[in-house]
Amino acid sequence: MAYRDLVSVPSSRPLSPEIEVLVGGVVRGDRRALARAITLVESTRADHRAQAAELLDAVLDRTGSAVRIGISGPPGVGKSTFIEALGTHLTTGGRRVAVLAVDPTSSRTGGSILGDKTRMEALARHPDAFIRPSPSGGELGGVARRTREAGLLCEAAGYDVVIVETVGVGQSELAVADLVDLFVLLASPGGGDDLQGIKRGIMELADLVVVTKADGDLLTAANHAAADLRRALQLMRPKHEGLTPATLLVSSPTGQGIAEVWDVIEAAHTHLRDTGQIERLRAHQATAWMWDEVRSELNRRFNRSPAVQAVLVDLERAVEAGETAPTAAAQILLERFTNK
Ligand SMILES: Nc1nc2c(ncn2[C@@H]2O[C@H](COP(=O)(O)OP(=O)(O)OP(=O)(O)O)[C@@H](O)[C@H]2O)c(=O)[nH]1
Ligand SMILES: [Mg+2]
Repeated sequence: MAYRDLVSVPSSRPLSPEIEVLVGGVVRGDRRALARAITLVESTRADHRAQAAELLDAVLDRTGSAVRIGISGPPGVGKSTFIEALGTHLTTGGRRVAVLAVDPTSSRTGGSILGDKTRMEALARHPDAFIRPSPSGGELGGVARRTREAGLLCEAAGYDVVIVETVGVGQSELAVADLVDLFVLLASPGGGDDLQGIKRGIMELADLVVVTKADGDLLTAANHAAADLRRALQLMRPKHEGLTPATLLVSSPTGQGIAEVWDVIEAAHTHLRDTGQIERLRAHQATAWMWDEVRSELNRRFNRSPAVQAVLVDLERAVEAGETAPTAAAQILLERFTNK
C-alpha cells in the first residue's frame, strides 16, 4: 500500500505541485533536481520530512535495480583514491555511478568525508557520476537514514551503481552495511600483526576485502597482508549463502586490480540476486529502517514533550540521589508522555 493511500489522501488527488516538479526532475536524471531532492530528505524540519516522505514514496517503484555497495576502511587506507579508480572504470564501461558518504565525524569537524573531492577529481567532473558529501550534523543513525534515502533518489535518477563510503572508526561500518547489498572492506599493506587493525566484528561484515597500495615498495607487504586476511576470513562464517569473501589487491593510481574487483562484486551481486538473497536482505533492511524511523521520532517527541520536560530534571536528580528507583521514574515519564 502506498503512502498516499495510507495517509488517506484521496487517490485522485495529485502530488503537491512542488513535489511533482521535483519527482519529474529526479526521474529525468536532472542533477540539480536530484541535489535539491537530497537536500529535502536531509532536512529535519517537520514539514520537509512530510514532503520527503511523499517524494520518496513517489519514486519508490523506480528504485531497486542498482547495485548498492558499501566501502569502508581506516583513515588514509585509500578509500577516496580507490573509489575514483573504481568509479572511473565503471563510467568508462557505460555505468552511471553515485557516491554518497556516511561520515560519523562530520558533526564534530563540520567537514565531510568527501570534502576531499580533489582525490576524486576525474569522477567528480564526469557527467555520469554524482558525488554527494555526508549530511552534516546529527547522530550516526540519522545520517545513515538520510543517506539511505539519498541512495534511493539516486537510483530513481538512473544511477545503476550506488557507492556508500564511510571511514572505519567504529559503528559507522555497521550502519552502512545495513543499507547496502555488498560491503567492501579496504585494508592497508602495513598494518603489523593485528590484521591491519581491523576488528573481528568488522571483518565479519565484509563480502570482499581489498588490500590497497599494492605497488612499489609496498607490494611485498601488501601480499603478506592479503595472505593474513585470507587466513582470517577462512575462519569466519560466510555472511551470505554460497558467497566466500575474496581478498584482492589493488593499486588505485595505476588502476591495477580494479577491473577484477568490479568483476568479483558483479558476480557476487548476481549470485545474491539469482538466489533470492538480495530480495530478502532488502526486505529486512526496509523493515529495520521503518522501526529506526519510528524510534528516532518517538525519541524526539519524548524529549520535546512539555509534560516530560516539566519533571525531567527533578526526576533525574532524584534517581541520581537514589531517592527514586529508575523503573519508577521511567514509568512516571512515560505516563506523562502518553497522557499529555
Ligand atoms: N601508492 C599508492 N598510494 C595510494 C593508493 N591509494 C591511495 N594512496 C595514497 O594514500 C593516501 C590516502 O589516500 P586517500 O584515498 O585519501 O585515503 P582515504 O581512505 O580516503 O583517507 P580518509 O578520507 O582521510 O580516510 C593518498 O596520499 C593517496 O595518494 C594506492 O593504491 N597506491
Ligand atoms: Mg577519503
